[in-house]
Amino acid sequence: MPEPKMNLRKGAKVWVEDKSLAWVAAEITDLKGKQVQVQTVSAKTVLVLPEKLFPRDADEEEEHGGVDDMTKLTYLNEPGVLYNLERRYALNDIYTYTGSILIAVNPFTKLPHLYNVHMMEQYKGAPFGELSPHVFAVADVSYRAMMNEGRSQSILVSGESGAGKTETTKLIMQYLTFVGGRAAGDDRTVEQQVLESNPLLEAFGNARTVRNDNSSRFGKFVEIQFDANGRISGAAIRTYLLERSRVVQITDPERNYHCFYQLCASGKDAAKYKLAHPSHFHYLNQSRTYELEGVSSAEEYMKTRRAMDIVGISHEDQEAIFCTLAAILHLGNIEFSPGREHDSSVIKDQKSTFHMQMAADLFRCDVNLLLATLSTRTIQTREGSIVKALDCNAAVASRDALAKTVYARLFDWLVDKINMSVGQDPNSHIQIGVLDIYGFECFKHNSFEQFCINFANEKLQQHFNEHVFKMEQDEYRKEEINWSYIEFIDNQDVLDLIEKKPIGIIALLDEACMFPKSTHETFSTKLFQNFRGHSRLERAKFSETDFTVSHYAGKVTYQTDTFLEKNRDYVVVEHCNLLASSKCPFVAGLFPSPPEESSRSSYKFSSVATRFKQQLQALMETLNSTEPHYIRCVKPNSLNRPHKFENLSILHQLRCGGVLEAVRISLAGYPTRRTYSEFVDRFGLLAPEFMDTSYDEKALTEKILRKLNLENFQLGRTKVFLRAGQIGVLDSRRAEVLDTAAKRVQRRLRTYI
Ligand code: AD9
Ligand code: MG
Repeated sequence: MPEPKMNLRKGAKVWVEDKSLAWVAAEITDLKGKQVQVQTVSAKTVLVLPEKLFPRDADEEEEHGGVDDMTKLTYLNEPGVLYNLERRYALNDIYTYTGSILIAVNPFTKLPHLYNVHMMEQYKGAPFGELSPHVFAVADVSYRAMMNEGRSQSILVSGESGAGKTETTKLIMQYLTFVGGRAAGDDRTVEQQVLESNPLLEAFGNARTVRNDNSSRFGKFVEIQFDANGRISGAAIRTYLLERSRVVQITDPERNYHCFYQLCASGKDAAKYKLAHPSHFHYLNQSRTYELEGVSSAEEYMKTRRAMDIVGISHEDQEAIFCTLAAILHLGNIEFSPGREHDSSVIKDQKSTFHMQMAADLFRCDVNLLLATLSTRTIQTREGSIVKALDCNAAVASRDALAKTVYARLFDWLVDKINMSVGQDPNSHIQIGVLDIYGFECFKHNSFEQFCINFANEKLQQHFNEHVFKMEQDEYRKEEINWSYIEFIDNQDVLDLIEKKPIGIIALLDEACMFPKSTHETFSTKLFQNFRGHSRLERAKFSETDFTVSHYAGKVTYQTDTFLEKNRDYVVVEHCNLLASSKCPFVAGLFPSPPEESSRSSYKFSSVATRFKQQLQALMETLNSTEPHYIRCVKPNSLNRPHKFENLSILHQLRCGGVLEAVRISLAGYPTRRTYSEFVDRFGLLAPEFMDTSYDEKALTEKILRKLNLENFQLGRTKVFLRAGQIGVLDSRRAEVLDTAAKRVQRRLRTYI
């Protein structure tokens, strides 16, 4: 953020940087050459350079509740934004606006009074900004705009894991079904189905992670369609990049997808599929965490079943779905030991044989074919095909690949089914899309998944910047002021680096995936060759193959070792053939057309990154045709506890979520705007000589500003627009005037005494 000019004087209230708290309140006590001496609220004396200080409004401190919109802050700076959030959070005011963006700080405690029907009634049709900031207000403003302008809307919810995106998304959907729903009664109304799609997708797509007990492992865009009367008439769900590896690999204290634990706790159904406690299954017992605090898997199972009923999944299909899940668990328990022939493998023991038989029965396919599929691979040669045995490791890898493929297809089937069942309204021209997508990620180790996620965030950031910039311009235009010189920082260069053809990171990765001899080393070498000297890409310090991208939210170093393998969406032909031969129409239906035999030898592959890029492109096209609304969710602490506000991490999130960028864009223009009467009320005392002669507040405002030799401000139709730092000059002049006046009064008083 650019440094606003500060007027340095003794007694001025400031913010000073602090290692552990980011910013602390302080007051200037002395000016010492080039440095300034300040005293912090904790009575610490610090010497700092003036550039390290930010102005602070002492008046604001008196209003303990903070302001409900950051743009109302006298000093729109980083510490001011942070402090305002903190004060509000302490009072359970978890929502705050920054202009039209809603910031939601996760309370980590139930606040039922915030979300009941009475609240929804209140927000219905209330002018935006009139009531306290709320997610319902954003939903309502979207709904009104859609109805009044006949234009589709979108609500983009972002934030890091555990910040509250999914909960926020559900609240939005709850509100929209409230205003756009039909009379209650029937259980299977479209809106009920839309709502019930949430627990269903959560059962199959959410899991416990170290960050969140109910972490969504996929991105989701739900478009709710409305008819001309504003009633919900259909919905469409698009999902993005389900995390497949979780099906076969987890580490303590994470869990696999909820549905597996639900099924194991289902009593009769579990017994039917010869399931037992999760600790008996390899795909679940790699972690010792089986239960979630405050959650009963058996009850959740009933809820999932109920959601399936409401969404319209037949009992037959429900049976088949759980049967498939059980088959996956049995599959995971098949172990191998070395066979007699070199590099071959056989089923390890009786236990494994039992699980293999169970898996085959549940998949309703031939057990010998299953065995052959897992332990051998057919290779095409010019002379014909030969069968090659797989060693134990390869057989285990084949088993896991099969489990992942089946699960991923099952998940896609569910999404398709929901879409079919809820139905699309071909006559609907207006919709509200709600996006619940993973926020920017930067871990100690970042792999292909983080690369894709951060790519998505770059895309959304570009969209966000354009929007915020446009909103600013709209405001200036409305007020008829000149805005031509506001600069706008773009992240197009990072996007080009990632997605441009023929040379971008994705294109080079795809190229590497197409050549059988490529390795992650050759891929990285190519990358560094092509982007030598690129300002956004560099080789990581202690590695030959890791690369660092300077994203809008910070630098992220990616480890490339699994990039090629993860980018190859390659379904083994034998796996397809096996499941396509299933006597269960559901399972066979998941594998409709086995790939052609010949495709294997030509190393044709389908690229995960390219498909994701295309999905994002389609998403952006949809978003571009809508009016966007932004909600930034913030996770206040890493312990998921209420009433704990960790400054440094919150600032980082505000930066990643573009909130500070929005503030920056606003700072580049005219961050302070006041109506003429507000301005004259506060600063009229700076020019008492003009006060008697004119009642024209606009003219008075100009005279006051000219008297103080301020330039480049703009006089709009109803408001004055000030450049960054100008309010500071005005305020310190005001403080001086008040100070002199106070001294004069004191002197007078003394003479009287
Ligand atoms: V992830 O990227 O999918 O891992 P989300 O979706 O951002 O993440 P989620 O919505 O699942 O986070 O919220 C995490 C937890 O915070 C929830 O399970 C609730 O316990 C808690 N939460 C979030 N929002 C609210 C709220 N408005 N009121 C009360 C909340 N609790
Ligand atoms: Mg989520």
